[in-house]
Amino acid sequence: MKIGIVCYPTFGGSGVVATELGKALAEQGHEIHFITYDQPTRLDFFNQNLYYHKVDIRTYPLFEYPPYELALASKMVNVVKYEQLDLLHVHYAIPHASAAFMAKQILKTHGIYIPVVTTLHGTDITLVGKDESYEPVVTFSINQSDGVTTVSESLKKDTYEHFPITQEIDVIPNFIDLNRFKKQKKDHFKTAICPNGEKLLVHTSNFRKVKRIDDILEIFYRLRKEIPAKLLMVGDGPERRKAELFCQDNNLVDDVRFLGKLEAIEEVLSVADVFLMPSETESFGLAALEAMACEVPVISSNTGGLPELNIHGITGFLSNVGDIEDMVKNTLIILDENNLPRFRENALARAQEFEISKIRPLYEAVYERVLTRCQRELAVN
Ligand code: GMT
Repeated sequence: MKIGIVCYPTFGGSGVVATELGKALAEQGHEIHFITYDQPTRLDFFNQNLYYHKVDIRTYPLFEYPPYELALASKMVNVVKYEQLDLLHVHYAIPHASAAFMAKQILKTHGIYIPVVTTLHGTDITLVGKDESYEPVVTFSINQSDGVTTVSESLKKDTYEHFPITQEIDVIPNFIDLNRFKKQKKDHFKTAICPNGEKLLVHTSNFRKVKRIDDILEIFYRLRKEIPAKLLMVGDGPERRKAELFCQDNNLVDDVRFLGKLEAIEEVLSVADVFLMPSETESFGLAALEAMACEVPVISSNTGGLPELNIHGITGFLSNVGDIEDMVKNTLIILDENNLPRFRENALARAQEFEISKIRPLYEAVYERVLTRCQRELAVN
């Protein structure tokens, strides 16, 4: 198949899922065309089946806000037409699903029918999409898609609850490449960070409010009173500065390190003992899956799709959002040397259920179904 993938190219779950899926599909022989405004972060090598088409955003003094959606729709029209794509797969509803709808209508006037599959990733539904400033467009473009997927049962439920959706939704969870995400021997790294055998906690995210960065630091602050420990904060975003100030004010600077955005996250995860994800909402929790693949148990909130990944008492623990006391208590249970090896083993076993080779065919099945249905409908009309 020739597939156009539209996504955000930056660090972040939806872009990572879209890029890794495209790479896996290309390995299967599909021709994959990424359409986005910048080189996707994890697309930094050559493969004969992978293409990247950059959306040109022309600005003009009249525009206070450059019309990205129009530039994207125009690019989709161009790529579908000249590369003769079979299908468009758009990741994150805003503005990709509505731009795809517009491209589809334009292409119809050229005698081309392009089926569109939309994958909802979370905040496009749970935070941004349901706001009245976007809701009508999000609802319309989801209903106009030929196939819709969500990354968890929880997100599917939220989508039906918040939007009058008439479409069937397929749930296809996030996935992991276990060849890349696996525990590596990095003893020298561990010794450098934890010279006195301290326990190592890790968090990775985009440091947005939804990640509850304050809770992470509070958990660590209380935990450190109980046991010697260090915390690595990987990533960057709006809450980082506040977090750094908290560490300065609370005498934590020697024990908490902010590493910024890292490409080789698996190296850090390889030396971690516990991964923290106390998010306000999380449609799946890809960062937690990456940790589990590196044999790191997870302390998380019980919100959104997290219970579909992290199994309470087995691969880690789930707590109510904001229940810091419970999270500290559970972290201590995991870190007990009598428990840690078992939690590590279970985390890996759970991650193996989401290996990319098991999940990629689920997307291919949606593509096949959508294409067959569209071809049948076209033949009838
Ligand atoms: O977590 C983020 O803020 C990034 C966000 C995104 O849209 O890129 O991630 C969302 O999609 C990921 C991939 O499907 C999911 O694993 C994350 O749980 C989800 N984030 C939220 O729901 C907050």
